[in-house]
This record gives sequence, C-alpha cells and structure tokens, in this order.
Amino acid sequence: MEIAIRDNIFNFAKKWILEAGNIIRQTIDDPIEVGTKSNPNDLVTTMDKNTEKYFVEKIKTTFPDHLLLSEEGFGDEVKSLDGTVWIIDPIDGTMNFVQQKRNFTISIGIYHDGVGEIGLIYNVMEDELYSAIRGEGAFKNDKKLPFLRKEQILEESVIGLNHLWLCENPLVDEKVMQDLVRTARGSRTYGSAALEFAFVAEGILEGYLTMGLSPWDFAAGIILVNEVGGITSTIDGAEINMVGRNSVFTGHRAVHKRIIEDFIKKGRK
Ligand code: 2AM
Ligand code: CA
Repeated sequence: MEIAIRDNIFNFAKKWILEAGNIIRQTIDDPIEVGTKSNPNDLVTTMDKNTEKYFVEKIKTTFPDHLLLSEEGFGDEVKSLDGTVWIIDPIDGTMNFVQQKRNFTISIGIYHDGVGEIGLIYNVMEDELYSAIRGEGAFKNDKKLPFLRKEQILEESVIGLNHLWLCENPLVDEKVMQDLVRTARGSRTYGSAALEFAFVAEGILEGYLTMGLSPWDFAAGIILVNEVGGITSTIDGAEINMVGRNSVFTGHRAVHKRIIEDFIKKGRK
C-alpha cells in the first residue's frame, strides 16, 4: 500500500476512533439496553451497535471501495482479506462497559491484501490511544513504545488470562495451567482482549492467552504487538486464521516459546 494513501487512512481512522470514544464518554451514564448473544454472559448493547454504525457510515462515505468486518454485523460479509478491509470491534469488553463503565476499548485493524497495515486500540475512559502503522513502530498517545526487552523469563513475567483456564476446560489440562500461573510472577484478567494486546505491546503484560477470539478482537492487537517485536499465534504456536475464530496467544517471544514448550504442549487435550 502506498505510504501517502496509508497515512491518509490512518488520519481518518484516528480521528473517527477518538470521536466515537468521546461520544461514549459523554453518554456513559445514560441508560442502556443490554441484550445477550451466544450465551447469557456474551453481552451486546445499543452502544455497541450505534458505535459500529457510526464507523460503517464514515468508512462507506469516505472510502466506498473498502470493506468492513465488524462484530455486530452492520459491515460486509468478508470471507478473505483481499482489498482494503477494516476489522472493527466497536466495544471490546462489553461486560466491562456494562458492569464497570471502564476497561473497554474500540479496536480497529486495517488490512490490505492480507497484510496488517494499521492498528488502533482506544482505551476509551482513560483516553489512551494505542496505535501502530506497519514498519513505523507502536505508540501510546504520542509516545513511541520501546521494543520489548531482549531477555525475559517467565518467573519475572505477568501473564494475562481468563480464570476459566484454571477450571476444567476443553483445551489444556487445568493442573498444568495452575502450574503456569504459579510459575509466572503474576497473572491478570482485564476482560478486553484488545486492551490486553495493547498491554503486551506496552510491555506491562508479557503474555496473553485466550481460548477463542474473533478477528475484531485481535486484528489491531496483532499489528501493535508485531511493531514492538512480540509474537502472536494460536495457543499451539500455529498461524492465526484472520477471518475465523481462534485460540490466541500473544506475547514476548521468549515467554511465548517457554509457555508453549513447558506448559501447553504438556497439558494439551
Ligand atoms: P467482546 O467484549 O467484544 O465480546 C473477554 O474475556 C474478552 O473476550 C473480550 O475481549 C470479549 O470481546 C472477548 N470475547 C470473544 N468472544 C466472546 C464471547 N462469546 N463471550 C464473551 N466474550 C467474548
Ligand atoms: Ca465487542
């Protein structure tokens, strides 16, 4: 993708994500309608839908030849990443939005012919925008994020994971996951996959593992983590399917390798 074209897309995406976040902050105390999707804890609100519609309208007006892959279904039916595709989660961490009114993000990944070019993750209530353009590094607001440090051991790492990993689960033996949590320095659960990717890019989480995510949950995060030298794969170390649902494991390369070899491989069901 030509640099001038990419910069132009980035500027629009940045402007829109900040505007959408501003609207959410201003209306955060208004009453909301909460519905459920795949299960009683998979929530959706009018804010998710309205925010997605906002992006659809902006993108379709400004870039009519671009496609949109988005969580609430107002975008296009996207089966491949040919052309320019915006992959959007209007609110990532809807449960946090509903229950806590914080720790949710807007996530936008922009891919051109399958290559991740632009990643934006906006931590709305903190007004912190994580952004990356491929090959130009990652930023938190205007501050460039440093490359992840060269050496990193699991014993000094903080790992993001949902507590369900420690209960009986279909993917990895829970005893092995408990051993992982005890071996690491600490573990955290933030409840927004995109935010956890941003924290990996920021170097404040050394890894984040999750059982099942969709493209809008990880599209932007992969680009951010790449730009600081981190790695993203499935929990088995395989390549992510960018248009499907995957287990996801992102993190510092050394920690990622150690966790797959010493824990996941041993406990994989
Ligand atoms: P969401 O808030 O956009 O639904 C919660 O641990 C994280 O997992 C959030 O980023 C959430 O995204 C994501 N997630 C993906 N699929 C989910 C599902 N079926 N139910 C709940 N959270 C899901
Ligand atoms: Ca969402």
